[in-house]
Amino acid sequence: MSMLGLLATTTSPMKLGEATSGGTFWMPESASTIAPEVDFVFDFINWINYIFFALVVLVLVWFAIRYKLKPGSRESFTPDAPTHNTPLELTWTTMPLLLVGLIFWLGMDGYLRLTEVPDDAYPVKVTGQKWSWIFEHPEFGVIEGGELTVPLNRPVRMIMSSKDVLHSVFIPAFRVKQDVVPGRYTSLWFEATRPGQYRLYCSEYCGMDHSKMLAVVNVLPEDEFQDAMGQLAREYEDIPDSDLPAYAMNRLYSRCASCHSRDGTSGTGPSFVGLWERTKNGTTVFTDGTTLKDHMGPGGEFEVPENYLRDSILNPQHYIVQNYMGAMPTFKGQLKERQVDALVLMIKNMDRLVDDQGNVIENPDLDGADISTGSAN
Ligand code: HEC
Ligand SMILES: [Cu+2]
Repeated sequence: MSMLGLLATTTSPMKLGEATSGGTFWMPESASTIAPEVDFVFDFINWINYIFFALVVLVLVWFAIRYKLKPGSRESFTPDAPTHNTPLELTWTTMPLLLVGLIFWLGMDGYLRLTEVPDDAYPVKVTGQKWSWIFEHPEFGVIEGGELTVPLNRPVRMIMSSKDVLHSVFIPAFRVKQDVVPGRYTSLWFEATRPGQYRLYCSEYCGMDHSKMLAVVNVLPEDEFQDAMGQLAREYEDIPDSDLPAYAMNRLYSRCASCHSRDGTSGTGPSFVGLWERTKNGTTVFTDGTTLKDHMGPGGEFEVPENYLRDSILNPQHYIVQNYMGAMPTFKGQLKERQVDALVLMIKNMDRLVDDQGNVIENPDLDGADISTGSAN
């Protein structure tokens, strides 16, 4: 394959879901109020570099030619070159000083703008955990995973924390980046100036699947944003039980995807393929040597197998499956009751939702599917 062809294939996944129009050679497209300021400082420093590079090379070449050692000149050489030139020395001291001072002032000004959050900023609570992003909208009671919907032309403040290790939010199109730290809050704000979809990356190496810790920022005009929030706030309530498995696959699986495959391959966690079969039959073995069967049945801890799945999602450290580590974060408080049901039903109906390669079936046939969660409802 040609070098160009190779580049084309390796760079194309980056463009996925990202509106890449409007970028320059150095910068990705810009879509926030702070972006032009950041780009200006970058360009300013870059041009200083270009100009001084050219200047230094030109003078170097000129001197090399002008003062080349000529045959016979060594004998007549007298060390009478100037040793001191006050105006020249003042110039080469003050000029860089002024330039560096200007760069500092521009940088400090931008930095202060980035740290001073406007009072009316729209709050979003961000939680990073290996290896996904959760976004909460306290004003609407909405929780999003892997996707963040924000209003256009309105300052948005992210209040961020981590459940495990250091992560970092980076939204290149907005020119903002901030660490996300366990045990404390950090914050970041931006105001999007163009509707569209933009990539959000984790930019702090946080373990094996760090590179999969991505999200999409969806910028919507105010009225569409209000509609979308209303819809998200109701989405799981309006869905009939029979559609819950497909809903979970389309809207919730992304929060499990970094660890649980849907094609049978084992990752940080066991694949969801075949999981229900194992659970139903109680054959899963735990690190404490017991088998799921030992805890099941009337009088047991899990009266019905569905309860084991529930428990695994809300209380993952309770039983650790053999050959795995207790790496799963709890989803307690992050999923509504009905969403936990939906995930249980998704796991139960995995074979109807995905094909043998693990691809999602577009309109799954769920006629006669088992949509009981086994619990009280
Ligand atoms: C950071 C990785 C990670 C994420 C994200 C994650 N899990 Fe897990 N999960 C694990 C690991 C590791 C295990 C096996 C150890 C254990 O039992 O806790 C596991 C076990 C499970 C089990 C029990 C599996 C079995 O074989 O008995 C279920 C059910 C489960 N996860 C559901 C989920 C669901 C649903 C989500 C998404 C909402 C999710 N997990 C997200 C890592 C993860
Ligand atoms: Cu991370």
